[in-house]
Amino acid sequence: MLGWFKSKKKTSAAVEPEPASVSLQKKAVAADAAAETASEADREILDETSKDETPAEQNQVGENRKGLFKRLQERLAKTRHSMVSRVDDLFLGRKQIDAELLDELEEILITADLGVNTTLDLLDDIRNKVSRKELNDPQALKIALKERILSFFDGYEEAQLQLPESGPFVIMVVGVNGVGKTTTIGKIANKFARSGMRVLLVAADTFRAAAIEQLKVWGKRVGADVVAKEQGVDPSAVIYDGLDYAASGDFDVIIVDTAGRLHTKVNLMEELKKIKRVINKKMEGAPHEIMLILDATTGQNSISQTRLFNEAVGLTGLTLTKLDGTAKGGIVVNISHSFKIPIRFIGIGEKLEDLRDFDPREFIEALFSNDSQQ
Ligand SMILES: Nc1nc2c(ncn2[C@@H]2O[C@H](COP(=O)(O)OP(=O)(O)OP(=O)(O)O)[C@@H](O)[C@H]2O)c(=O)[nH]1
Ligand SMILES: [Mg+2]
Repeated sequence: MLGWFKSKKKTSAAVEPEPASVSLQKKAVAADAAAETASEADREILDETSKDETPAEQNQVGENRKGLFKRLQERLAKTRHSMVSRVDDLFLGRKQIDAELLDELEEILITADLGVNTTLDLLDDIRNKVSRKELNDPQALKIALKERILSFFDGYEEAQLQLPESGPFVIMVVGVNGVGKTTTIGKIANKFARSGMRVLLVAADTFRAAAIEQLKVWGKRVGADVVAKEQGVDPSAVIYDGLDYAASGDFDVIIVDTAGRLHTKVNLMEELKKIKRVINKKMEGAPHEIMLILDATTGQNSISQTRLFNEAVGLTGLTLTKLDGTAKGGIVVNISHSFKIPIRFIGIGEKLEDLRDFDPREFIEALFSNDSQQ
């Protein structure tokens, strides 16, 4: 473990001179495919060799990517079956697109949690194409549907996480209770740590003692430092301690966990605004990312949560969790259509490796693929 950590520090030093335009997320992705299947002991070797891959190693990465896609496809099975398989059934044996078919399609999309507005927008485009005779058969319609959904993610590339010119990258994580904030923080910390960054976790959710313990366990698991105080203390006091501690080390990433609920008299949004102010006072330019975690199984509720948190603290990124356990994965499309806030990650399970960088094209491909496709 120590050797692995030391090698991470070496990689980390090599990373520093890169320009600020290099995205943090891309670095984490680069380490992903190779490290996904590797044991901890193997990772040191993987890290050292990833820069000079031989063709055989590149093939291996390609194979791993295929494996990653297959897993994503499997984990999205519930949404795929509720949405795309129903669309396929609807199209079965139909040679022509008529009003009845479009109405049925509308119903399928709305019930898969794409939402009324997003579905209508999607079908407006399709209906126009049908009336202009640009779309004649159901298979072409399916392709047009996919392309139109992808257009909702336009500009996604430019919205990736950017490294600050100097100092650590600070992520403040917010969300209602139980959505998967702490778990996601552990998974994100793991990604960054694996790509050679030194990570600090700050336990500013002081609502439950167990929440503090949970973050400490994640820190230990992924090799990140954790700053915590006892239950019930003012979250700002933890932030002060955390950022003081950060100043004593060369951390690349600081992730702040916050509460999803508070003792009744305190307003959650006011508390989060305060936390944001305190972080900013202690560290100019921070937090660089305010990430809302959403539980995809709650479907439409995610829309109102995004609106409320965005109004209160100004969100810069989203992560949707539990996509493995829901048929309501259409919410991803709905959220992207309704807000221009980039989705950073998606959670597709409880394990460490079950957090995926959100790639719209890969997501839509996995959703629209057949079970036999790899
Ligand atoms: N299936 C599945 N479960 C998940 C995922 N992400 C988180 N969970 C589970 O969701 C539950 C709640 O996760 P936490 O990380 O404790 O949620 P939280 O938002 O920190 O909760 P509070 O601290 O109470 O506000 C845990 O049992 C996690 O294992 C996911 O992507 N898929
Ligand atoms: Mg938590």
